[in-house]
Amino acid sequence: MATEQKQVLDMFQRPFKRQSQTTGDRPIVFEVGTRVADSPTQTLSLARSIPKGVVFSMFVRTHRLAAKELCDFFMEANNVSELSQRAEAVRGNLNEKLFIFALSFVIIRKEEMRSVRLPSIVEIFPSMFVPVITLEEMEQRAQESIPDQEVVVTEYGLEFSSTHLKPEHRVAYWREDYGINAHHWHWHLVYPVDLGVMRDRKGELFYYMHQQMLARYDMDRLSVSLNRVQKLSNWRLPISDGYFPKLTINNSGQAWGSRQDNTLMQDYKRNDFGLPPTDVSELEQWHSRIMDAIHQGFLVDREGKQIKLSDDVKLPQKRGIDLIGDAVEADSIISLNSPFYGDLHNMGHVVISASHDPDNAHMENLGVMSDTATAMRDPVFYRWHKYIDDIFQEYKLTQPPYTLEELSLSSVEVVSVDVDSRNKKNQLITGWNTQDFEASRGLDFNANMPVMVQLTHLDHNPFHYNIKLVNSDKLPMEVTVRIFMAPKQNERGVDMNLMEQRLLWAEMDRFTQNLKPGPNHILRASTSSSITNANDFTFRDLEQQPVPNDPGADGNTLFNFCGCGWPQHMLLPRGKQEGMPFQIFVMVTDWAQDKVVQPIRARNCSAAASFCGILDAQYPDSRPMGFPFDRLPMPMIFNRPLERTRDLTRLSNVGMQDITITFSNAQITK
Ligand code: CUO
Repeated sequence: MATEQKQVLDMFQRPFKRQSQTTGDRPIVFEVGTRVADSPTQTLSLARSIPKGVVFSMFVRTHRLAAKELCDFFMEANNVSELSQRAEAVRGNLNEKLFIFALSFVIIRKEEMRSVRLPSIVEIFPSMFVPVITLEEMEQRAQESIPDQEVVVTEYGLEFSSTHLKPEHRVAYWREDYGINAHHWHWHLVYPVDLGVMRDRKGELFYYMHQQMLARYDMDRLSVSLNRVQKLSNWRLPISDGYFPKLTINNSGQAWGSRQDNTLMQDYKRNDFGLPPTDVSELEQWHSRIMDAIHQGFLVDREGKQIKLSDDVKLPQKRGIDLIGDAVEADSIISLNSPFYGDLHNMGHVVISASHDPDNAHMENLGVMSDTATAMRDPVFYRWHKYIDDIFQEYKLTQPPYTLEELSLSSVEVVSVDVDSRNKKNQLITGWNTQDFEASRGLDFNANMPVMVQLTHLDHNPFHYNIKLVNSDKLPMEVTVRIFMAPKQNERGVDMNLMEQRLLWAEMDRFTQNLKPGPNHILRASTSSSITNANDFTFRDLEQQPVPNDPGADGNTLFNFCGCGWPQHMLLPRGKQEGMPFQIFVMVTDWAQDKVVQPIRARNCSAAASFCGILDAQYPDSRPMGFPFDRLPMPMIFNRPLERTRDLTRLSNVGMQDITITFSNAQITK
C-alpha cells in the first residue's frame, strides 16, 4: 500500500483518541494559492465551535455551516499528501464526527483523491452500530484473552436492541442492520445539504431513494405481520413508539438521548446548537406553504416569480419533483426560496430527536434521529419520512397518468420472466448471515490484538432473473430493462390492486441490454443489481489491496461513490417461514428515449446508479425516477383494478411473475 494512502487511512482510525500530534493548539501556516491562512484556529472558527465528543448533525443548520467551512479548507489541498497535512494539523481540535465527515466528503469530491478508498463507517465508529454493553464485553474479553491469541471475536445480534415484547421490535433486524445505516450515511455524504453540491436531480433522488427505503421497510413489515408504516401527520398526538438506542456518542460513554413511548413533539428551544427556537407550528406552516405550491402548480422564488411545477419537461430543465425535493429536504442554497419554504425535513429530524428534552433542561443529548448513520434505527424515522413522502405523492397526483405511448414498446414482447435460485424456480430463500468488522480500528480496547465484532444480518441465497423476450424489429435494439418487486397481498391477506400496490414496488435492478432481432434470453445475476454497492471495505481489505496506478481508476471511484448503494444482503425482504407471495414486474423501454447524453469522461459506476447516480455525470435515465409507478396508473387500469395483471401484461413490453420468498431462519451459505 502506498504511503499516502496509508497516511489518510490512518486518520480514519480511532477518531476519538486522536490528538493533534504535530501542532497541538499551535497555529500552523498554510499557503493556499495566493491566500495565506495563518492559523486554522482562526480560520476554522465555525468548525471549532462544535465541541469534541458531542453530537454532530448534518440536519442542524449551524453544523452544516461548520462542515462547509472545514470541507472548503480540505478542498483547497492539491494532493493527498497536502490533504494529510491539513487534516493532521487540525484533527486534534475538532469534533470527531465532523472531522471524519469532512475528510470523507473531500475524498469523494476531489479527483486528485481518487486513489484513496474510504473504509466502512462501521469500523470508523463502531459505537454507532454496537451497543455499549457489547463494546464493554469486547473490551473485557480482549483483556482476558491469552497473550498469543491472534484475534478476539464477539457476536452481536439477533435480538438487537429489542425484546420482541412490542410489535415494532419484530423489524429491529431491519432498522438496525449495519448495511442500511452505512448506506444512509454514505448517501447523505454523496448528496449533502448546504455544501454547494449541485448534483444532477439531487432533489428528485432525495424523494426517490427515501421512497424506495420506505417501500422496502414495508415489505419487511408485511413479512413479520406488521401493518405498513403510518405517516407521522398529527404532531399534536404523542409518538406512540419510543426508542432506546443503547449506543454511545463518544468514547467516554455519553449516551444518545432516548425517547419514551408516547412522547409529544414539542417546540424546540435548546441553546446548545446555536439554532433559533423553532415551534412545531413553524414546521406546519412550511408544510402548508409547500402543499399550497403543489395545489397551485407553482413555487414562488425569492424574487416573487412563479416557477411552474411539471414533470413533463425536457431535461436538463428541472422537473417539479426535483424543485419540491430541494425545497422540502431542504437545501438552503438550492431551494428556490428557503426563507419562505423553510427547512422542513431537516428540522423535523431535529425536533423529533430533541422531543425527550426540547429545552435541554435535562442536558440530555439529541436522539439518534439527528445522525444519518443512526437515524434509521428509530421507528419514528419511517413515520417521519412517510409524512415527507406524502408531500411528494401529493405532487405526483397532480401529474397526468402516463399515456399508452409512454408505457409501451410494441416491437418488444416479454415472453416469460422467472427467478431461479439453486435449481428452484420462483422460490427464493432468506435467512441469517454474519459479517466481521474490526472494531479496534475505531475504538481503543486496550488490547494488542484485533478486536472483532461479528454482526448478524438478514441475507438470501443468490438468484438470477431469467427473462425471455422477442424483438420483432429487423434491427438490433438497445433497451432498458426495469425490474421491480412488490408483495402480492396486503395486511389482511387479500390480493392488492395496482392502486394499493403502487407505493410498494421496490426497484430491484435497471440495466441496458442489446436485443438482437428475434428471440432473446437474458440471464441477470442478483449480485449485479443497480441499487446495491459492490462491497463494504474493511481497513484490512484496503491495506491488502494494491493501489492502482491510475488514481481515477474505476475501482476506487466505484467504492467511494457507489459505496452509497443499498447493501446486497438486504436486496430481498425477509418473507415468511411458511412462504410469502411476491410479484416480479419487468418492463422494457426504448433506450433511445431513456438515454442521457453524458460527458465523454463520465465514469462507469453501474454498481449503484439507481440510488446514487453516476460520479461526474448526469443521472443515467431520462425517465422520472420510479417510472412507471411514480404516477397513478392509466385510468383504464385504475377503473378496473381487479384486472390489473391482465391490463398491465397486456402491454407486450411488460412481464409479471408470482414468486414466493421463504424465510428459513437458518444460516445462509453462499
Ligand atoms: Cu435520509 Cu431524513 O433524510 O434521513
